[in-house]
Amino acid sequence: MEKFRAIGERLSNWGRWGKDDERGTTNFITPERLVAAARLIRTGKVFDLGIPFGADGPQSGAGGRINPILLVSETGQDQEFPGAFHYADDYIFMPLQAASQWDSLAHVHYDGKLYNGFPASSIGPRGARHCGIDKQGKGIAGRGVLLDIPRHLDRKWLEMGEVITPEQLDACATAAGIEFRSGDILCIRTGWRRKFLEERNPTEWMKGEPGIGLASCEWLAKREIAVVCCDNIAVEALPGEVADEVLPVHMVLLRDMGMTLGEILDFEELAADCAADGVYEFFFCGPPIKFTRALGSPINPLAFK
Ligand code: UVW
Repeated sequence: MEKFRAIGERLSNWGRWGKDDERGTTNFITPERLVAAARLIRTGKVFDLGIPFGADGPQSGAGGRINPILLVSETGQDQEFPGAFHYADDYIFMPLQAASQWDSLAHVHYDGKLYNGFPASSIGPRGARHCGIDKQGKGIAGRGVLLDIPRHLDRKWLEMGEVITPEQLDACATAAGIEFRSGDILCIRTGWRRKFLEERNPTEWMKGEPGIGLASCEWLAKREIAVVCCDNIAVEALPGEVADEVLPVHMVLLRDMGMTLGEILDFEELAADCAADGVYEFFFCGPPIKFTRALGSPINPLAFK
């Protein structure tokens, strides 16, 4: 198998949108493509693709990631304002990577460099001076397309470590009648969210996952996909195909190609609707929260049909 560094070098987008670019492949979403994508809203059906941000989420504590903790700082019970007024306030404590999230282009680096050659040392305790998620502040919106791999294969979900091949992506797209366009936001359903919903076992769920492999990086590049999102933890299959590298697909997509990744999304309702009406394209709108210099952002993207 070709080494991830060689693939990354071949597919590199460094300099493609200028030496100061910090947005990467979301640059494929031009104003014209956004207008065309907005025309995909025909029925007014809305699907929320974020999972609930609550204590019963999928995190097991591994890697320092816990489920969100909500603390109410004001219940309004013992407030004494003149008149009728009372208010309630709250805090949330959570890793930005706890639930549905964008990985910023600063989330991953190797050989001392981030996307577009920015130094990895530009990430410090106060965050990322380059490629933070706030750089995607205009939102990640455009034509969304769903590839429902397990439904296409007539299975509930793919298995841990199972690598989705480019041939499977093509076959699923053909069956769904999808023709890709530059700037598409690709949603790949692996069924891993459904597994969590049925089994509710965070420790098992976090041990690994099905997902794409290195061969699909080229497939994504050729189609000028803007963003790839999945219903698993890390987009790529775990354990991965390369024994001595951790998350090589992350390294190629985020660091070399500048592709923002969406993780732990929920495509269950959307996928059922797509299977029912045969329409696998929609308007996708998923703005990050503009946490300054953050490495990721919680999200609740919406799909509109
Ligand atoms: C890492 O890359 C460590 O995690 P994630 O799957 O959240 O991108």
